[in-house]
Amino acid sequence: MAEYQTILYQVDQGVAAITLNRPERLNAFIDQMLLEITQALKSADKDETVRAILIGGAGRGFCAGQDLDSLPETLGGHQLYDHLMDHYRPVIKLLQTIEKPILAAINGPAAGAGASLALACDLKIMAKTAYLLQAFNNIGLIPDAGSTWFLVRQVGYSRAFELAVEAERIPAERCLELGLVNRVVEPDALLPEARAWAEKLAQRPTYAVGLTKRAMNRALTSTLMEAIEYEAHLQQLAAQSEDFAEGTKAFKEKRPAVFKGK
Ligand code: LHQ
Repeated sequence: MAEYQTILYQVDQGVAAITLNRPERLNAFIDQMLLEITQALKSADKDETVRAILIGGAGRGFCAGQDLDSLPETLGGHQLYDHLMDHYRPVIKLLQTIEKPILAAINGPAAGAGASLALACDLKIMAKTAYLLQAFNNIGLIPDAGSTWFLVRQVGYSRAFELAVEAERIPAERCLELGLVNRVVEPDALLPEARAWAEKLAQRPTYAVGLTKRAMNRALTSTLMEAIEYEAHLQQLAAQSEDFAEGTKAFKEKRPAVFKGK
């Protein structure tokens, strides 16, 4: 297994847990961390024993976005553009394309590109005391690493614009109300509940879960008729899986299905 310096990576009970681990900086991103997250996501993708991915932060923060003390030397020319394209885009792309469920456990502040990271996950569970912060406009930048895309789709244009330009802390309960996260729990319950949820997801028919993710992401940019056709195409594949055979057999035998993710 690869050695990581800025993250922790552990596979257990079908769950790959990736923990951002620069707690003294609220897990702000440096280049190495982004490369290590990319590497860990690729490992989790390849590893057949992994059937769910859990992303969290060490210490009191989830992720404070780009480490503002380690920006590229100069920001002229295409420096910032290259930085976003080379280091951030691969992470967000993997989160969207890995055909396994990805759960964010938001333990504390998720700011700037740290909020983008959280929003890019398929599911989000959040501590009552945590918050999202579209911090970008506060320092004269625009939402990046996918935040514009996620926000307009998840809360609609006008609210997305408000969250971005007001750039205030969005408390957990408000995140829940807006549909930005799925569940809010007491801070002490976050880790156990996130882990239990991830382990439960890892028992699901992973192939069908992955195809569901593919279909829903495609649906974000397709017409209804295109979506129906794409569903039919993927359903043809799902119907050939071992899990479909097991699912229908278990139904007839009136017992819970035991899925293998194949
Ligand atoms: C930090 C950071 C941080 C360094 C906390 N950097 N040290 C931009 C440019 C280029 C390319 C790519 O993309 C981006 C996208 C972005 O992500 S831009 C947005 C960058 N992030 C921010 O603007 C958020 C900055 N952080 C904050 O506003 C606060 O830290 C929040 C509101 C997140 C938390 O506030 P507090 O709970 O009061 O904690 P704190 O501010 O005291 O932070 C704790 C320590 O972490 C502190 O260090 P210190 O040595 O004083 O204990 C901070 O300096 C450090 N830290 N975020 N992004």
